Amino acid sequence: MNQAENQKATEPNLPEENLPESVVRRRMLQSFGWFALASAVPVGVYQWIKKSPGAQGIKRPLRNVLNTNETIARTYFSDTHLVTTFPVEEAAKNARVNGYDGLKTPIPEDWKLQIESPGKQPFDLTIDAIKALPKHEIVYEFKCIEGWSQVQHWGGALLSDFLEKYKLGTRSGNAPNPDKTDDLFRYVGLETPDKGYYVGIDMESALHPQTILAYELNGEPINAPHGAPLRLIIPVKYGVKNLKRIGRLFFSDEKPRDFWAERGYDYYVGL
Ligand SMILES: Nc1nc2c(c(=O)[nH]1)N[C@H]1C(S)=C(S)[C@@H](COP(=O)(O)O)O[C@H]1N2
Ligand SMILES: [Mo]
Repeated sequence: MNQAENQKATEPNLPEENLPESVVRRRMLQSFGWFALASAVPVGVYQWIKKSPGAQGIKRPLRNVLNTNETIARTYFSDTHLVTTFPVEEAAKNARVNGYDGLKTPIPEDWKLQIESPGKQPFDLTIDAIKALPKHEIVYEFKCIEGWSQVQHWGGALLSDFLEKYKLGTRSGNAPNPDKTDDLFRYVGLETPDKGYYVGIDMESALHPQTILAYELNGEPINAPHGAPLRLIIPVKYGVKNLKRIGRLFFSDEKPRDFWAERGYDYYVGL
């Protein structure tokens, strides 16, 4: 018996509304099935990701280099596939909260972002170091794969600025360079401090010009249920990849383990 069957067999036979959220979600997924998921995702993404060159103050990293090199692998460093953004007034005043995995223990008092990149000494950074990077805000439609979405307003540092500043994500130990995509590790892994929730992100999406290490929601510091002190906001992915309360961030060529992929979701859920 595989692990999923085993879990199912030992689940209490409660009415649906009394089941823990995680069990409901898994059952929903199991009944929903791979076929529905595989066909639903591309349609949603097609409607959702629109070319939007005028989007709000989003930096276009290395755009000049990109314009002179259209043959780069995949769409690394691309600035063309931006998600649609909205005026700030359209953002929900009360952003919905969903998912508490990895948040059930207190935020460590001595919280720091732990960073590991092969070939470099592991190091950590305070929230002030992240706030010292240029601040970017985005108002966009956050989408949960369970079927709800909401226009939300997030602020923080671009993940690409962070990688540039700390020369991360590359084998050479240099800042990521669009002419040297072979130098990039394939994945970024993120985990909560207690390791109760964890995701893997393809480097292409990590470097996307709307991907943010977020510390603000609606112009205020993020509160605990939304992922204080620092969370990932990755608009090209469904909610599941937007890890709240980042503890550790690392790079690898192997797919980092991923909480919902282990429970049957597509690993990439997005772009
Ligand atoms: N640490 C952690 N991050 C998480 C989750 C979680 O359970 N734990 N759930 C994910 C899911 S499924 C969604 S939809 C979003 C919800 O973010 P929100 O609570 O800010 O709306 O967080 C994502 N990040
Ligand atoms: Mo979600």
